[in-house]
Amino acid sequence: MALLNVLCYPDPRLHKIAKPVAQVDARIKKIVADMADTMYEAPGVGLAATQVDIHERILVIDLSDEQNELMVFINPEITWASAEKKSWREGCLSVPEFYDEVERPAEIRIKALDIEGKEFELEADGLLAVCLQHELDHLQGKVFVEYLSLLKRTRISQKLKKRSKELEGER
Ligand code: GNR
Ligand code: NI
Repeated sequence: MALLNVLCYPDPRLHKIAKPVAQVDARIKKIVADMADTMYEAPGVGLAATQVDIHERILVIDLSDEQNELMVFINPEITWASAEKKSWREGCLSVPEFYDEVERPAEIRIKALDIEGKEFELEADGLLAVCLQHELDHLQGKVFVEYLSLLKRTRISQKLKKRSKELEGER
């Protein structure tokens, strides 16, 4: 088991754009395993490679209570989004302890490669649709706070900067 360091907003590396994975090989499988360990340890329901400073199109999600339903998405692409929107209270491992409402399409269809490199398509609604869109944003360098007002974002940024300075002082 290997835990990866999760970048914290407003780290500029969270805005890097992830590149497609050319081949699902042993290196990618190791990244996926380490990302799953990191997500379960946090704990979180999803993690994008960008959050652990790996800028390749890889996501892991597990919405189960027992942490035994890992979903892996490599090179994910949204192929359809509903016109209907839904608002959810979102959180992010890269924005610890802040939660706010974000409106997104209620249902989406997504195409990706699984851990064996095989293509699959999936239709998602509810928390899975929210989580997938939140993770896909990370791969594009976007953090959920960018949907909030400038005032809220500035406050969050300042509080997190202050907190990371305090943590540095403790070390
Ligand atoms: O653990 C997480 N919970 C969550 C709750 C509502 C909407 C999105 C999420 S994703 C988040 C983990 C994370 O930061 N993934 O990028
Ligand atoms: Ni996140």
